[in-house]
Amino acid sequence: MRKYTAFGTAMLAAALMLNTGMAKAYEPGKPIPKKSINKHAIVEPNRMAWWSKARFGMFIHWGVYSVPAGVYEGEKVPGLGEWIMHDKKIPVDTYQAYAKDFNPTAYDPEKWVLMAKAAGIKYIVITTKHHDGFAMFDSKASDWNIVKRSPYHKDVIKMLADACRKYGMKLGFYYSQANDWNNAGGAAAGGHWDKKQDGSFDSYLDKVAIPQIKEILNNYGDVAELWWDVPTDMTKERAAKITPLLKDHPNIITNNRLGGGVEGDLETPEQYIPATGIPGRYWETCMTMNDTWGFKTYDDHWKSSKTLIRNLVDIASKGGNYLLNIGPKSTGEIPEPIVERLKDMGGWMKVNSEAIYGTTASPFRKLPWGRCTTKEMADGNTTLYLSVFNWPTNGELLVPGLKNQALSAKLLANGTSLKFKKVADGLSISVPSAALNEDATVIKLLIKGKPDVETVIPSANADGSFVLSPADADTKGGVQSEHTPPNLGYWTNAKATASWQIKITKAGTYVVEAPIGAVTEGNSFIIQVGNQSLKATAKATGNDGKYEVNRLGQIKIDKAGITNITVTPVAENWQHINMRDITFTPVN
Ligand code: FHN
Repeated sequence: MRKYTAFGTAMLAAALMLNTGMAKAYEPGKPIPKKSINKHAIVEPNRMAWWSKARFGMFIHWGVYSVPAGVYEGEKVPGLGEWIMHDKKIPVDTYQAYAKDFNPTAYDPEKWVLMAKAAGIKYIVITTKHHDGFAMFDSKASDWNIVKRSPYHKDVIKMLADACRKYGMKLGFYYSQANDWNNAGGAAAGGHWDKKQDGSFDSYLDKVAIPQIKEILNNYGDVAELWWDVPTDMTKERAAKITPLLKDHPNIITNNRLGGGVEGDLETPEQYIPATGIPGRYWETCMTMNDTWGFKTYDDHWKSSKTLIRNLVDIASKGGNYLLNIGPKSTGEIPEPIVERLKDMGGWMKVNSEAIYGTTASPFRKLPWGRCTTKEMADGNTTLYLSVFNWPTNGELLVPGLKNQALSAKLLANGTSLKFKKVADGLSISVPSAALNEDATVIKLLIKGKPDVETVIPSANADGSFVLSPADADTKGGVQSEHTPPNLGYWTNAKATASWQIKITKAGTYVVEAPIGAVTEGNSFIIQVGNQSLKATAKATGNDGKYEVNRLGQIKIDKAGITNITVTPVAENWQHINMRDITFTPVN
C-alpha cells in the first residue's frame, strides 16, 4: 500500500462525484454504444482503436515544482511534489521566483521519446499546465509560462511534439482546467491563500483556460489525448464552453475529469487497478513509480520493475491501459531509478509484448498463478496468453475451468512446444521446472473457438485445511491484490471488503492465522464464514510492509460445502493493513 495525500484523494473523489449522474458524451467523442457492450467487449469506435491496442502509455508530470522538488525553507514537505505550493501555502511571488531556476538545459526530448519507445510505450501524456498554472508552452494567454519566465525560454511542449512526430509516438496533453494557483481567479475554488490569487473563476476560464486550451489543441499537431484534471466548480454551463473546442479534433480522446457531467472517453482510476476492470468503459490506470507525480529529491519509495511489469500485465488482463508516470528533474534529466525501471520493462516487452498489444481482457474470473490476455484469431480460434507470476513447482500448470479443445501451447519467449492434456478441472500444461522470467513467463495457448470457461470453486484440502490467497479474493471498495509480496493492500477504506468462495470439506472448529503488516494499533476486522463470524485485531508492526503472523482466533464452520468468506474492517480506529494469505487449520 502506498499512501497519497488525503487531499489528493478528496480531490479525486470530488472529480468523480462531479461525473456522476452524467449526461451523454459530448461531440465529437461519440458515446460508446452501451447496448452493444458485454462484460469485456466494447464495440470500438475507430478513433479508439490505436489506444485500445496500445495498452501502455507514459505520463509526464513536469513543471516549476521540480525546482523545489519537495523541499521548502529547508524542510522536506510531505505529500505530492507538484502540490508543494498549495500544501505550504507558498505566496505567489515566492513560488514564481522558482521559475528563474527552472533551466532544463539537459532536456533532450528525443532521448525521452526513445527511452519510452524502448520500454514498449506507445503514447505519452505530458502536463502542459498543472495546478500551479505554469504553462510549459509558449502561451499568449498568460505570461506565467516557460518561454517568458524561465531562463530556458523555449517551448518544451513543442520540442516534445516534434520528437514524438519524428519517432511515431502519439502525444497527449494534461491540462488542469479548474485548479490554477497562480493565474488570478484560478484558485477561486481549489484553495486560496494569497491576495494575488483573487479574481473571478469565470473570468479566469474565459481569459486563461479557454485560450490556453485552444493553444494546446491547435499549435502542436495532432493531440492524441486531452487529460483534464480535478473539475472543481466545473458546472455544466462552464464545461459547455470547453467541449465545442474539441469539435475540430474528431480523433482526440478525452478523459472523464472535465466535470459538468461530461463523460469523456476514458475512466481514470488513479493509483489503483480496478479488481475486475471497468466493463463497458475504456479505462486507463494512472500510477506513480514512487509516491509522487512531480519530482522530489528524496522520494525513494520506488516500485520494483517486477511490480511495474506485473501491473502492466494485470491491467491488460482486465482490458485497460497503464499510464505510468515519470517526474523529470528541473534540469531535464530523468532520475536514474526511472531509467532503470523502464529499461527492465523494455527487456520484458521485447520478448513478450505480443501478450500485451492488441489484446483483450481475460475470460477467467481469477487465475491462481497469474493473468491471461486474449486475442481473437481471424479463423475464429483464440490465443490465450498466460502470464505466469507464480511458476508451478510440480511441472504442471492447471488452467482452471477451460473447456475448449487446446490446439497448441508454447513458451512465448523461445517457441518451445509444451504438452497438454484435458483434466477434470480444466487443461493441464506440462511446463519446465523453472520459469524463464521471474517477473512473468508467458505461455501462448491456442484454443479452438471462443473461450468457454467454467468458474471452478477451489476446494479445501482433504484434512479440511485451506488457504485464502490475496490473488483469489474478490475485492470491493478500493482494497486490491498486490504482487510483491502477494498481499491485500490499499486497504484504507473501512468499507472495503475482500471475499472468497471455497468448498469446505469438513465442518468443525478452525484456527485462523494471517501475516499482517500494520502501521498503527487497533485495526480490527470481522471474518465472516457462512453465518459465523470472528472479530480480530491486527498487531501493529510499525510498517505495512513488515509482516507478522497474527493468530486471529478460532471459528466454527457449521457444514461442508460451498461457503462464502468475507473480511470487513471495523470502522472505528481503522487506518489500514496489508494482509497476506489467511490460513484455516482444523482443531483436532
Ligand atoms: O492533483 C492531481 C495530482 O497532482 C496528479 O496530477 C494526479 C494525476 O492523476 N491528478 C490529480 C489528483 O487526482
